[in-house]
Amino acid sequence: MKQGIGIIDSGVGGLTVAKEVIRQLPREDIVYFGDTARCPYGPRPYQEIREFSLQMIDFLLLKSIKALVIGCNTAAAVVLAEVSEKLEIPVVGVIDPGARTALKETKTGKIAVIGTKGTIASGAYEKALKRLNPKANVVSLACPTLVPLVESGRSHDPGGAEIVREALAPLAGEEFDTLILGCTHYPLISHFIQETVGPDVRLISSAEEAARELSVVLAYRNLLANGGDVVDTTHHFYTSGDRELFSEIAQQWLGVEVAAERVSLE
Ligand code: I24
Ligand code: DGL
Repeated sequence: MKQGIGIIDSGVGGLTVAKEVIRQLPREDIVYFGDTARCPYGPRPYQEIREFSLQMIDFLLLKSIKALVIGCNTAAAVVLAEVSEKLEIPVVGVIDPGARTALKETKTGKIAVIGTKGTIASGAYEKALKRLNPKANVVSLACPTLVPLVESGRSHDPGGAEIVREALAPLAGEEFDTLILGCTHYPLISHFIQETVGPDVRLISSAEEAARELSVVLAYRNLLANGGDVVDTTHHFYTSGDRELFSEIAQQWLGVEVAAERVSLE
């Protein structure tokens, strides 16, 4: 039987990661779990984020996966190290790949990171960046208004520009040349973010970098799905919340048919 790529997220945001995986690895089957019933994770205490993430992973391990992507930045910030040590399959988080690319791209050595409260409070990005380059100059900012902006469907409202400007205001005067979008939702408002920080700042999408890292890891371990000219995939989606609302968003975002199943983790 063909084994899939497991992806966990606190809800629908990780679909940005799923979309990148489908684009970069179109032969791979995806098994996605979105904990929409308990979303958002960003404002939650550390122990709760840990517990909920481990529950999702335990569920996906029953589904025969050959690799796991922790698609939620908040979850990856909290459990990635613990989980990669424990599991035998490769585990990819959304933090390190973005950190590596940022270090590669920056010319001034000054990198800004934005994410949820949980992600920024964990210090995971600073640790990852400093581990790779002790001289990295990092400024971090929690942006708790941005996930609600995207989830209210206002990512193209003119009013969104002002919300993004206010959220990023504390970064004014910081002379970074690279900005890591350390949250699943931020690619959906990258137009507002770019507008705010100006055209000379390079934005790094965690989803894109994580999918790239996944393809390298799968190739290295000889785990890539192969086949002739046909691309034949079956993706599975599980949600702890409303299956129809989840399916609608996923279908619209991914452009493939989605019939999510509801699973209760509690
Ligand atoms: N986008 C997101 N979350 C939502 C939403 C959205 N509603 C409309 N759009 N709701 O995140 C979150 C709460 N729901 C989740 C499902 O169960 C019920 C509760 C961003 C999605 C990232 C892929 C707007 C919207 C959409 C489809 C694609 C993109 C998008 F409907 F922004
Ligand atoms: N998926 C989360 C992240 O990337 C954002 C939504 C949430 O707070 O759960 O950090």
